[in-house]
Amino acid sequence: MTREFEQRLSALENAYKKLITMPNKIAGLGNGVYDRYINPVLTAAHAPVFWKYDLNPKTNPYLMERFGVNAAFNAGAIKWKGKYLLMARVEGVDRKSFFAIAESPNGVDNFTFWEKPVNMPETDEPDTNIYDARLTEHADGWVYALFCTERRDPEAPAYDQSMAVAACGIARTRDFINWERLPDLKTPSAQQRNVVLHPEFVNGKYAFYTRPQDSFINAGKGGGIGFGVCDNIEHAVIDHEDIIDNKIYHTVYEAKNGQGPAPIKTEHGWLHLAHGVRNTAAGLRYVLYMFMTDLHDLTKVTHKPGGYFIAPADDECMGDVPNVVFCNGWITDEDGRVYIYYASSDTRMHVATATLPKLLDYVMNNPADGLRSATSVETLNKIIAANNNILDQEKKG
Ligand code: M1P
Repeated sequence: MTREFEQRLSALENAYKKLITMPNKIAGLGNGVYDRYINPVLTAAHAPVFWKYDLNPKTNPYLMERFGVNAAFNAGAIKWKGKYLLMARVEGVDRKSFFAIAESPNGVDNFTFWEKPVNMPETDEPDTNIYDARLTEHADGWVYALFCTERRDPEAPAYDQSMAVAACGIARTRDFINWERLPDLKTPSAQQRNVVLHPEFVNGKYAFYTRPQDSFINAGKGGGIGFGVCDNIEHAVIDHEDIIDNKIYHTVYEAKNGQGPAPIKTEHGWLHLAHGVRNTAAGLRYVLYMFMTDLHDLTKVTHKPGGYFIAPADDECMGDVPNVVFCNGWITDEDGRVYIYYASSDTRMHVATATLPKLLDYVMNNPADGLRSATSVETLNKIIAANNNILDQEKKG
């Protein structure tokens, strides 16, 4: 081993250690609903040195990267054995993504990748790319990962190397190391992305949130968050999808939307986090929004505050796909603290923390989208008038 090799290795290891032990702190005042944090919780730089480098001086005398990691984003999340786990979409420089699990003792920093990436088994039809796992601890005792599996469209002409088919892959585990791959979900729709398994049986059936779409990028006449059930998850077939949350003109979800992580059960209803997409002159803009469904009728939206819950801010706006926030993982602690793991611009992971009471207050009491400028002014005037009353009373003493 040369001195240069030794020095470079030591510098790489120190930089990695410094990164994964860096404490994280709440950033600024926030909006009263949730707190953002100063540092991202997971980035490409969190990939261990022994993933990226061949450490043998004989075969890698310059200690150059042999396996480049481009991004770590769109992570599923779960609390397991007291640790906060993120099942991240790790993307290599070759654009293929795979899953890898990082764990943290406190949910906001010190996320460290497990030694090896997830070895996800394939079906008879190999996946070209897999991404965006949603983790569900199901009442049947398994932990499921539902994710997008993408393959080249068999109908694509030779000149078009971008046409793809997106479908929902299903795998289950009891230890996050050994995974059993089940057949892909079948639905009436041509393509599916953002499919999420509901944690409870519904009338004895497995229930899914879906996102039917006509083509790979455009939701087309599909779109909206769908809901469907199936008898047997080992051969999951949904015959019918009901759209429970549709695309709506001139909203933050006018182009398409998709369920985020599995919803959280509360005494008032199921809390949902989703992403909404609209088109702009600068391309698609992805934001997160929330809604609540009825405890007993999962297809009935009972509350939905207007607009976005989280939108890309500051550095989050920049990355491989700018102007995107995306969330497919959140964790609720026993004390009601909620960790919302969101990715920015298809590049890195962040955390925002809230509490269940705050999220419930936000979803149940923030005004709905009136869908017109005049209704926004009406809503604002009501707030101003109510505040004027309070200020007047204060003045009167
Ligand atoms: O690039 C933004 C996101 O685009 C897709 O989401 P959707 O299916 O809603 O358009 C996904 O590829 C997602 O991974 C990505 O973050």
